[in-house]
Amino acid sequence: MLDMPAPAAARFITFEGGEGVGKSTQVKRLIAHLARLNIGAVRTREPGGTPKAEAVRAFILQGRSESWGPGSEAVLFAAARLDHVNELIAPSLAAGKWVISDRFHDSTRAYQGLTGGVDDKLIRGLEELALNGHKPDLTFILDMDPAVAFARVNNRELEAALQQTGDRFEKEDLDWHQRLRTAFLDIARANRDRCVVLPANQGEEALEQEIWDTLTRRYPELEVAENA
Ligand code: T5A
Repeated sequence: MLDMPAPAAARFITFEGGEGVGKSTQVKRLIAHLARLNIGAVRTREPGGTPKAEAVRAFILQGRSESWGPGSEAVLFAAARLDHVNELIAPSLAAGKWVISDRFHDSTRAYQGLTGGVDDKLIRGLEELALNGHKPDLTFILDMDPAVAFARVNNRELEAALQQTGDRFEKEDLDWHQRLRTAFLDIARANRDRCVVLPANQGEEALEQEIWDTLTRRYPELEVAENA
């Protein structure tokens, strides 16, 4: 019998961090890398990922929930997440596909909890309810100075997009975003087994390579698949 490489078991990977640090860019690059190895992967995002969760995304990011306060917004994010987990994430993992999500539960903890002041007990309760046992296997926290990240975001056609979506959180001031950065680093420190912090202020390809190196160290079957 031929020695076949073991298939790479399905993993749930999330990307987190502040605005414009390059999460979406790296999610796309990782999906493409996995596809080159014939590893099926689903690209998704939060808030969103399913039709119902996308409806919640539009409601929040258009600023329609702003007057409700961060506690109610945390509940809305969790409601969207519950649908996302039950309708997309859990079935995809069960079908053997990797799931790569642009943001997940750490965003609620960082934005609404640590930066927005929502009580930790509520955040934990919502996590338990919405994750339904589906904690990410690995979370990349892309870290950089928000002032530099903002300059990046302003370089693209975001102005036009913002006018349409009125993105709820991108308009907070720089000091708020500095606190958000600290919040993500605190989450990483408290979850060392799951979270890996990577410096995001480097070229796209170099960052992609750091992400891939981290993955192959953690999941050696990926290296086997690459060399097959
Ligand atoms: N939110 C979300 C909560 O408050 N609570 C929650 O529970 C959840 C889930 C989501 C908003 O909702 C909040 C957080 C957010 O405010 P979003 O549109 O998904 O809104 O916002 P972001 O996740 O911040 O998305 P962005 O598109 O703004 O940032 P990304 O994805 O980090 O960055 P990306 O990849 O789009 O890149 C930004 C720009 O930089 C360039 C890209 O080409 C692009 O122009 N770039 C680089 N430039 C130089 N070097 C690199 N390495 C680069 N990588 C990318």
